[in-house]
Amino acid sequence: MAENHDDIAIPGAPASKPAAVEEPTSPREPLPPKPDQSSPEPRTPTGAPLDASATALGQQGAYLTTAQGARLTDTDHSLKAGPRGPVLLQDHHLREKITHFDHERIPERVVHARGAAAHGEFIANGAAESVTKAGFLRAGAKTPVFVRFSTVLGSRGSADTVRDTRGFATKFYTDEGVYDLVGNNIPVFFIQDAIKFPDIIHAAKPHPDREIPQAQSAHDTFWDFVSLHTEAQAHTIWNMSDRGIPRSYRMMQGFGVHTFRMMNADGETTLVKFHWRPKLGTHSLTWEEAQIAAGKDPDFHRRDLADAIEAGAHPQWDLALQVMPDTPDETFEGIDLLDPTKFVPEEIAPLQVVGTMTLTANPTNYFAETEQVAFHPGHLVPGIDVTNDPLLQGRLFSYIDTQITRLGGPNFAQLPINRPHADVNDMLRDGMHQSAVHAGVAPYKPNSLDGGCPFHAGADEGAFIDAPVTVSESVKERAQPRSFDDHFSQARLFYRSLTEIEQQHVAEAYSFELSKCYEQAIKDRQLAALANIDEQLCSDVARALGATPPSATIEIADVAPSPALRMVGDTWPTDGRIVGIVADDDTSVDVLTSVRAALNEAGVLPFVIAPHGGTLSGIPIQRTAQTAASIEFDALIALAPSEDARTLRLFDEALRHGKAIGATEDGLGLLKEGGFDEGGVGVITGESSAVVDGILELLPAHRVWERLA
Ligand code: HDE
Repeated sequence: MAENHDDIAIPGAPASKPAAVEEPTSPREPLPPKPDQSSPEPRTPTGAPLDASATALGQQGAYLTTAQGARLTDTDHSLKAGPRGPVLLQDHHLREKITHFDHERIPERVVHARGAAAHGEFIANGAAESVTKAGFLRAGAKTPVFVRFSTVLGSRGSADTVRDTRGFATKFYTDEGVYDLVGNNIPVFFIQDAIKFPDIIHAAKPHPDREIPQAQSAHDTFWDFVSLHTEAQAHTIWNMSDRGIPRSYRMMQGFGVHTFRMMNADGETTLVKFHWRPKLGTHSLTWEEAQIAAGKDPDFHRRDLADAIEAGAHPQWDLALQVMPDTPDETFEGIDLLDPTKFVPEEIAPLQVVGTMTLTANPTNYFAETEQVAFHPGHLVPGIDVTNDPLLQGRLFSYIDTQITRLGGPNFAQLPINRPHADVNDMLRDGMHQSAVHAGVAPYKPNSLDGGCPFHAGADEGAFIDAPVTVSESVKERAQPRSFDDHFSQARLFYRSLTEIEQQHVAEAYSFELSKCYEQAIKDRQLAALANIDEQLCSDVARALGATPPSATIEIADVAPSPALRMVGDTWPTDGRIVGIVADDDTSVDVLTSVRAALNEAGVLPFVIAPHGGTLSGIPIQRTAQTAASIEFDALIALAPSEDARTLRLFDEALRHGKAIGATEDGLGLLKEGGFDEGGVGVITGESSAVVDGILELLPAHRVWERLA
């Protein structure tokens, strides 16, 4: 007979139970989403608005319940045979809670697993009306959007700032159905034919034996593939440039990559490329900043996007088109428009801005929205059509296929984040997770039982109206056009368009990545590819690797540079940039107040860094010497001295990363302690107002580039 051991005396144990800590609230309705989390109006699968407070939020009433709505009195203790006894199988709440938990994860995306997203609105200016009949591009049309940014290679929990391509996928909830523009921040792609996608991804993902390195291309299998499969060289050089380490999702371009075909109301067609242009300019981290951030704040980009939106610094992008004639050979100025490893320089096909997107709201729930959003390049609206680009053609079946595994069946369009804002009346039925209750008896056409419903649209209203493109009489073959054999001219065009400092970064990136490879043959093969891109680049990398630079094996005509590709040399708005201010208890409140006010006035966020937490004379402290990291700040101002090695390192790193630095008389000691050159380039000293003015003058260039040269 089992004894009750409830009151066994344990040496050192408290004589009585600790007093229960009461939750501080009395029952009340669930909190509504914060203002920066408002989602697009949720709809039922058939387009009817839902009661947003109920079904859409999944939380009703003030009381904790089971999934069946039965109220619960206790969720902290499982049902046991006595306090020390075994847990009873009959505890339904325990089993339901744990079973649901066991199934909380879904497969992460096979690529682009790590992402961050936001809601917003797109407003068209009408400039696209002459080339497309798409309703959301008509003058003044306002369309809700959901945008997901991502890295490609890393797992869902990997660091944001790794060197990689970034995804830039936009879902437009248009009146004519959902339109997805599923692009990247780099306008060319690794491969020309979808059939190679598993190869490049297998090569770039971690090695299959040890599953390392995570979210990196600096390893043998990646360089093995791209050095053998040289059509990847054009994309790779973009990745090795500063484009591979963006400063922020808010400061990143987006590209549709493929050429699309647009059709206007008169049935005329053109070939177009899509560009997103950030209002804040396109900017990058330095490689050291990217590495520091991956450790100090792996969520760097995710946090930056959410914080900026919450702070009201709503990021904006212009959507622009490059419009090219729809000629039978589908080329433009010698560039094959069906080859996704080629881009069209802006100088020969200028960008025409057709609208502006503003991101205004953070997701309310990461899983429901960011994780479950399902993009597809085949989600098209009238007036936008695909081309025969063999990469795009393969994507057209890949995305729906992946959603079926990832989201557990074919009904993912019914998930709130994926629901169209246009009326839905399909004849798709049943399947896993069907949440619509379809009425009627005739989900087939033709029918008489449901009165012939649903009806076909007229040709002028429907999507997927294929432009009448002539397909030449040809034989079936596994082949590609000869123009696809040019693997190097655009890599050269890109490299030779960059400024000197950007070129130096490219050489350093190749040197870093190839130094991480073990196989000498792979390094040699990649050097041979570089020799065909640019002699100087090849010899710079060869020197870093301790190798002899090989000679070019093919002749490539010299290319006219495209200055539009440079990220250095212009100035940009500074909304939402962060300036760290080092202060202490002796800092004059007036000075600190006026510095903060002047920065705020300019739309720049001041972060006070102090030796301790809390406040300085009532002014809140955002960071301490222990928690501040240089990568968080676009500039630093010293209003106080400090001998703390961590604060000195902050300034040392900021100096190395080309950031503007300022100090008042009181803060000068900090700079001197760190061995700074007082009159150095981008180092401003003097009265606090002059320091702030100087910093605000330097910020629009993103960095003090002269210091890095
Ligand atoms: Fe994707 N890609 N892709 N891709 N892609 C996916 O779809 C695929 C390609 C891009 O934030 C997957 O839902 C193939 C080019 C973005 O949810 C998958 C090929 C471009 C995202 C897939 C490509 C992209 C994806 C993984 C070669 C730029 C993230 C999960 C033919 C124009 C979207 C998913 C998000 C995601 C397949 C090439 C961009 C497996 C087969 C080119 C931004 O379906």
